[in-house]
Amino acid sequence: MHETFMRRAISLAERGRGHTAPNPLVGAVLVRDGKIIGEGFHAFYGGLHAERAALEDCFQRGLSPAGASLYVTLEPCCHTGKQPPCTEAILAADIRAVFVGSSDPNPLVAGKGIAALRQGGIAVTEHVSESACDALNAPFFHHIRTGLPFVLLKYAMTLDGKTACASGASRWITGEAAREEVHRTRAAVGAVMVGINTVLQDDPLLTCRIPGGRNPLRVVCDSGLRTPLDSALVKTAAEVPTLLACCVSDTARHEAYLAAGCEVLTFPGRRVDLRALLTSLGARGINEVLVEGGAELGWALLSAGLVQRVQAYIAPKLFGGKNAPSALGGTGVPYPIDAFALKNMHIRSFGADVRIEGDL
Ligand code: AOF
Ligand code: ZN
Repeated sequence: MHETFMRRAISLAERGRGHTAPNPLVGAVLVRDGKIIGEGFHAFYGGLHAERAALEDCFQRGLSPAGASLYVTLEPCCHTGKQPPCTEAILAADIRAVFVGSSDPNPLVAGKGIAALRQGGIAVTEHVSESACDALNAPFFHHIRTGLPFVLLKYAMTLDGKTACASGASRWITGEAAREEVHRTRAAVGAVMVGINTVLQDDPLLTCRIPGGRNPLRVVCDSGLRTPLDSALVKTAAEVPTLLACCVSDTARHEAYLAAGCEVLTFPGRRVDLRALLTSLGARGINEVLVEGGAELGWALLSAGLVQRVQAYIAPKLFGGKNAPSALGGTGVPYPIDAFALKNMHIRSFGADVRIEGDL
């Protein structure tokens, strides 16, 4: 029964996906006599918290939350941020029992929310469907603990492990359903990132082209500032936020990009320090970055320990060709024992394609 109500709270939380960063996805359900009397979720950054949204819904239905149980996917907050403390609203509403999924690692909350509820005489049960609740907010947890965004490395390849033909042509490897899923992922993340070679080879647009989707910030890792002024990215930079990360301090060379609407971020040295770039993205509240190519950027991030999840879309095709590229470049590991091992593997089909996902 507890799992059923928490599952409902999780699906409510999902509705905020793409709109809450850097804050978490949170859902809440009020239950009395086995019936749901109020539901809510955190809909957008800075907006009403899930708990207060559920109480609001209960009042709207003309019902009283007194004596009810609250199921909430994340520990209720007890601090004043953009919103007042949820613990106060819960206590004021005379809720009898609170069932909590994830603990909140936010140092302003971290256990203090639970303690405040217990102090107020509420029976609190923690860790209800915890792993499912935790899975909602992997980027939030990673970002609040490290200051860095959660990095999702995605690529599409053939069943023989090729990401392009020997000619370099790569459009398209996967089918429509898989590509649509990538657009859904773009709508959920704060930024998408590519390396300069991907821009030069594919001239990608990197926007979200599904109804109701929003565009993430587009980031090019472009140490030498070689992104063409007539690339799709630069030509659309006035409408879609675009950031060029480079090591070119000659600001005269920045001007044409700035005039086109790009932002240019300069790093010291010869190659962009990826940890420094991610740190600056994290500092602006971006808690998840989707890396969409290419092989060198992917390897550089992976070997620096900066990747948290990998998504491989695999098409039922074979390209062959000893010079046809694969998903990761760089030096690679010397021996099988040195491999980067993935865990929590998930497999899903999209049309004729398969997606294999795993965490590092
Ligand atoms: C949310 N939505 O439903 C819950 C959150 O600045 P504030 O007031 O919005 O507080 C943000 C923090 O509140 C967030 O980092 C998390 O620790 C806690 N809970 N946040 O945005 C919610 N329940
Ligand atoms: Zn709150």
